[in-house]
Amino acid sequence: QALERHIRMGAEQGGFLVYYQPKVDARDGSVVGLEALLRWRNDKNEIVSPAHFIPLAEETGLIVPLGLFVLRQACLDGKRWLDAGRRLRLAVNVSAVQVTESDFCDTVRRALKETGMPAELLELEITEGVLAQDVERTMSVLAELKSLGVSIAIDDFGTGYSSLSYLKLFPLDVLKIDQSFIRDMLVDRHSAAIVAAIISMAQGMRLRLVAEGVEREEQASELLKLGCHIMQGFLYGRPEPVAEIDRCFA
Ligand code: G
Ligand code: G
Ligand code: MN
Ligand code: NA
Repeated sequence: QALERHIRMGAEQGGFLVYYQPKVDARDGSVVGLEALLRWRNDKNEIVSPAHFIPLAEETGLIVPLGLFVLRQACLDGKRWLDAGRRLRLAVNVSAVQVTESDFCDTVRRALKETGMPAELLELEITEGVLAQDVERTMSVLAELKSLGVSIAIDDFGTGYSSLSYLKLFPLDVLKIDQSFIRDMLVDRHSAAIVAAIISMAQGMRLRLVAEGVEREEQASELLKLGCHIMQGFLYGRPEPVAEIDRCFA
């Protein structure tokens, strides 16, 4: 309850902020996109990872206003960068609870309209938890989102259950290879084989690919050889406050 009260207060007092982590095309080193990652600055001025408060925010429904905050902020920043001549794809994490809300598509449509962010530059990252809900309903929500022009990425791909049947069922655009496979791919044959299989499957299905958690040059060069060229990870940049990103772009 204390944490819930703190989160509510944080939401009222502007204690939440959005960090951004770059996605880089390793073929030429260019930044092609950014993932928006929520942070909470608590009353001790510490930056708290969402891993510590998202589950509670989902239970209490606070994830809905928090998710809207992140979505709007990412659209505002994406439009600002676009106006400055940087055409970047902005990725926003979306919780299953948000997708279940009856007006989620309207919320996304409104955020795009009110900020002027082009739909084709917005990517929504969902986890298998979203796809595991009511299939009919999720399918119609995803179809409506796609008709707006936004793309759908599946986050942490390869870690949940039934991923392959989800790929067949749902209209997805992007697979984000889970960081656990990238972390182990140089030392463990099984992880390397899984990464290679995910890449060739995505190519066959004409899905875009992002490798998550790339920390070493050797991982990047192996991924490039296998045909995955968009990378996200500490090798290319950590999640940073927006002022820091602006400084890099200046
Ligand atoms: O940024 P970090 O690695 O600390 O994030 C921890 C977890 O929180 C990740 O699984 C990430 O996907 C999730 N997360 C970060 N920002 C958001 C957000 O805005 N909404 C939701 N639903 N999850 C987020
Ligand atoms: O679940 P999701 O993929 O949205 O979570 C992204 C999280 O992964 C971010 O909170 C970020 O801090 C973390 N992350 C991003 N790049 C790396 C990396 O190279 N190594 C590790 N260990 N974590 C990373
Ligand atoms: Mn993500
Ligand atoms: Na992930």
